[in-house]
Amino acid sequence: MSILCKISNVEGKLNENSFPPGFLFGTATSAHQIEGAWNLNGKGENLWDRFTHTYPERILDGSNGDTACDSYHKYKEDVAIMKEMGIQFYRFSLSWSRILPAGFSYKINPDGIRYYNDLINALLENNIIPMITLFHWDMPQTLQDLGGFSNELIVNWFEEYVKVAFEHFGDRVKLWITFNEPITICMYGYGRDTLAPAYNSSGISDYLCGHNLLKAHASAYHLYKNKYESKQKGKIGITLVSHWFESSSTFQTDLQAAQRKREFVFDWFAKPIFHPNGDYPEIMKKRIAFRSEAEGFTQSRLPQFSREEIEYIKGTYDYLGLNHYTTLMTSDAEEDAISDPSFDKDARVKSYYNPEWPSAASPWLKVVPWGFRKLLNYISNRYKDVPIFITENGFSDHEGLNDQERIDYYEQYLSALLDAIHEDGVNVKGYAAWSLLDNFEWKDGYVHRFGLVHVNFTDPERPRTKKASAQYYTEILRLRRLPKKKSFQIDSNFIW
Ligand code: PNW
Repeated sequence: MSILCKISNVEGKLNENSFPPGFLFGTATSAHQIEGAWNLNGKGENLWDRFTHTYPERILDGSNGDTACDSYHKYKEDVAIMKEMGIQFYRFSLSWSRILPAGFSYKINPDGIRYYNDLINALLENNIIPMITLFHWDMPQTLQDLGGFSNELIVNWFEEYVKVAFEHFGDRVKLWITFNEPITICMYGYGRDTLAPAYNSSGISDYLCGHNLLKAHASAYHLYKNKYESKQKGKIGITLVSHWFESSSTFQTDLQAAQRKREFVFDWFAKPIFHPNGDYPEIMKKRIAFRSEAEGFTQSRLPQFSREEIEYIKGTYDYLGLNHYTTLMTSDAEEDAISDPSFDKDARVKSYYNPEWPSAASPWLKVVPWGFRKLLNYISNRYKDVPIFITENGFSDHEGLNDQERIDYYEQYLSALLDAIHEDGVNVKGYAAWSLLDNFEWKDGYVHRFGLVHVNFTDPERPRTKKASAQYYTEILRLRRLPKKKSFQIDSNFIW
């Protein structure tokens, strides 16, 4: 019986084991979601500045990241809060257009370098390890105007940019992530219109984006290994995101559909990098070629890697960053009539949420802790004990300080993580809660809150207040296991 079958689908007992020695706890944010200072001190415009200013109606509350949490000015306070909480590492991202206002490296903004140097130094002075995401969705507008990830020159542009980052920060930064969530960038930004640049070209632009992004990742990895690793001695990986996809029945057709969905979502980016044979999953190549031909295309809409490219991309990791939030039920779908290209028709899988699962404020986020354990086992079995950093996991609610639902979420998901580590032997090195702060949640503006720490966005000072969950997380870090009793309260004067 495979390990996956042994994991029951009911809520389990709280795992009382400790987190292993050396296991790191952190929090995560990203530049555009927290920094603000969108046009200050030489920063160039990025894709999200342009998108939110042009189409405020596409953002739930019509807001933008112009000021966000103002972490550009308040980073010292953020670091002090993390210090108080006992946070061991901080995952944040660099704003490409703050460092290179024109996108290209011929013009480096000294204030951008200064800002990240100050942040990195403040972290190190407080014994917090910096983990840098090089790209968390905020493409310089100049490069987006040239097509962003749909232009294969992105490989060169990204390499120029990361070189500047390695040169200036690599003496002190030892953990690098090239890209945050390629599938979200490519599927929601290029295939659909949910995220900027909203190209809405499903089944074409998404695959093109993925293809160029994988090559850009590999070139950044090789640059680091060839030019910087021997001196700087850091590690470099990529962050992928995946739901767990659970089959709705044990019929072969449904089991195969669930597996197909996993391959279209997770393995699309994982297999080329983490599998010894590299390249896209066979099922993707087969399905997309089949439908492309039926639609009248002369070649598959999924671009092909050459032999050299497969070799160049495979193995380009020191670790896997994994973002995980939730689970979906899946079942087999009928072959859809041939009409326009579509990622969903290529995958041919229906998906839905079990209505009994508790929901976060974000409608896509249901609380299903056992799915986390199954996903970790899936990855560990397929990619031979690859070292995993959980780079995001968290829960959204509406504005408030007494966030008991978030505490429940963390308790259950961390218990599932302990099960995966202790009972299944999955090689997990660390865990970052998303997020340190309430922040600009992309198209959901400031409506859905993910922070352990509350930010008052109506106050120009953007004051921060720890929520009950921040106290809970602090206690986990102190004990290095899950606390038995939940008595995490905030001052009742502050309850919304
Ligand atoms: C992540 N989904 O994106 C991002 O890395 C963060 O910037 C973001 O704030 C956070 O999750 C919360 O949304 C996701 O549809 C986007 O499943 C979409 C999904 C999951 C994560």
